[in-house]
Amino acid sequence: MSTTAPSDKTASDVYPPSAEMVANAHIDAATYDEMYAASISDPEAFWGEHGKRIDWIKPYSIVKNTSFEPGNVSIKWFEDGTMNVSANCVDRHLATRGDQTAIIFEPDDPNEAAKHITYKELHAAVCKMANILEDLGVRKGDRVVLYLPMIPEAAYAMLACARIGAIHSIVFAGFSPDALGARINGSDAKVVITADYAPRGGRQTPLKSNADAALLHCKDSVKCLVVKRTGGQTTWVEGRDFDYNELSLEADDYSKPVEMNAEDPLFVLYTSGSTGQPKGVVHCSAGYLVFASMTHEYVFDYKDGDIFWCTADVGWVTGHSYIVYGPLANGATTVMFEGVPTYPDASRFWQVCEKHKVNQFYTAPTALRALMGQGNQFVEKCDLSSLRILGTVGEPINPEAWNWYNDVVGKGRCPIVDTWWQTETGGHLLTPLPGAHALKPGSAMKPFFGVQTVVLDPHTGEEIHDYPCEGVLCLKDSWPGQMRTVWGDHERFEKTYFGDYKGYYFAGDGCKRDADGDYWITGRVDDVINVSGHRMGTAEVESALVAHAKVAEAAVVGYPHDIKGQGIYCYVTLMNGVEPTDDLVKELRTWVRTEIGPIASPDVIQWAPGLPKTRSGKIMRRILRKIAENDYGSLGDTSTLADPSVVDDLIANRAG
Ligand code: 6R9
Repeated sequence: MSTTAPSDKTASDVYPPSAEMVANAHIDAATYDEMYAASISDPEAFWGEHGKRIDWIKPYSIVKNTSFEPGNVSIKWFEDGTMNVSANCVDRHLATRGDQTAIIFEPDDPNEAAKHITYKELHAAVCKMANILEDLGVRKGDRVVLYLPMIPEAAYAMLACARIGAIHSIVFAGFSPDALGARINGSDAKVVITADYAPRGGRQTPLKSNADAALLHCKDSVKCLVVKRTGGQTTWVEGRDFDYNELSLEADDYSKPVEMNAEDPLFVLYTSGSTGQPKGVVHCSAGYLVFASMTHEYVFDYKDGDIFWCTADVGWVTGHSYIVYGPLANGATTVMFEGVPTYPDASRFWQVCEKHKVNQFYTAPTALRALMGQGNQFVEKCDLSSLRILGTVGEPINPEAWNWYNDVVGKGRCPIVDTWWQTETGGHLLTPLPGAHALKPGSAMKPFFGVQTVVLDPHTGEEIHDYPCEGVLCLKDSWPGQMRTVWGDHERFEKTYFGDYKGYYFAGDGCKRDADGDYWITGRVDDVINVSGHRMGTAEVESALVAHAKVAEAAVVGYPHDIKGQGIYCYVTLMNGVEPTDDLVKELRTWVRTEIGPIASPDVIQWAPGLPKTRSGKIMRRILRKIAENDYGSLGDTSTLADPSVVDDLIANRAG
């Protein structure tokens, strides 16, 4: 059985790249070693060279000016250069690939025609949007909030903001009016761009009426630009609301890109931490774009003519970096999918791959587990021969999901890049490169170029130099894609990320580094539980549970236990059609004991028809911990859940 602690797996399950991959990929093992060494020994020279992958208006002479020193954290890359992100993602491709498709839009409803938008068409649409925004009074440095479905206009709006130097802040279309209002006010935005409705999974979210509700709590001067996606009915406030479709008929299709400093902010993206209100993560122009485009090219082994599909939403950082900025900076064809993996049925992802001949496919483990539970027939009926590289992001991938992805989706031919990174990091920090590294299921493998990962002892804060070892994952020095500050609160930035371990960026994740120097993320350190003095990653227990044939998904939390300190509380979703019985509880207990060891034996198993997840698919363990602790008076904010009713069900059926 393959689900043991990561460190025990390394010897057995290793998947070297095929000879063909090694021969054809951008980066082979020797090149990785050489480039990585160069990037660490002389970052100025390395990034000085790779900064040239984008077009500059005024070239930089200073490459790196960064400090992680307590009280003086400051991050600047290419600081005296000027450029424009929109020109880099659109204009510079016009001469060479103006008629190539930039964006393939695949609508929620498979019967609605897909759209192919060329770079020329993208240029015109972005310019029009830029002119509309300027007419609405938006100027360089102003904030614009986007609350949009996964439609091409979302990309137009991002690139239009970048073009005129406005700072966009995307709010995921699944967020509530309250969350939207807080973000409009938090960034003091001048304009909100939304749509009438967002079709998703056959249902329609009334975005405009959500925006109306949010705007009740915002300044009167905030304007609302509305894209007509469905043409459904909306209420209209004269003087405040503007019809994008109408205005774009008249708008000029040329807009001159504004000259931006490398360090001018490109976007703010709110993300939650373990405490407090969401933080506005600030990313700046040049360093971010260099890093997003370089990781996109090397990690996915992206080549000219490839069709690239990242299934994330543009409301998350993954959509920013790997649907829009990275691929478009590289002149790629990027797929934007409006729907969900299971609509109209569990075959949709694979049908879209077949239809658009996707070469690189990038998704989240949670989607894979959900699809895996539906059975292989949904994959097998599609022709997936165009796929060359598979990727995952968002959480540790359990070996069963990895193996399913590898065997059933990739047919053993497609390397899986397990990419570890964060909203804060702008792009991939740990990942295998497809032609360079032998893969280990569940390992995010190696640092990307210029990324100095270290493992610290969480108690002493000292670097651990041993192999293998375990500790907290930190970054010793800056990389160009790093966030620069928290919007409006640089002190919070310093405290959150540099306060725990002086001189290091602390990511909040724990990790193991094996004897080969490969990294295994063990999950957020706040998810670590201590059972009878044994430290255990909840991910390990989850991985063991989902390795059982009857288990579709599992979430594990610690709860106070009189004797052990913490006990292990498991929420288990069974495969379709499996009966939850007392015998199955016993069977799963025995299973986990044999998979990991008696110390990992679950104390409580609760059947969970659904798990509380954010709309980006992350399990909200905070809520699960509270239920396990029998403390549902203080569940906290559940407004960001995809389906809040899941929580009531879990409370009603609490075990023990
Ligand atoms: C890109 C993104 C960041 C947190 C991060 C970590 C978890 C992301 C992972 C992973 C294990 C991977 N995470 N990728 N854990 N393996 N390949 O997801 O950003 O939403 O900010 O989340 O997600 O815990 O700290 P974000």
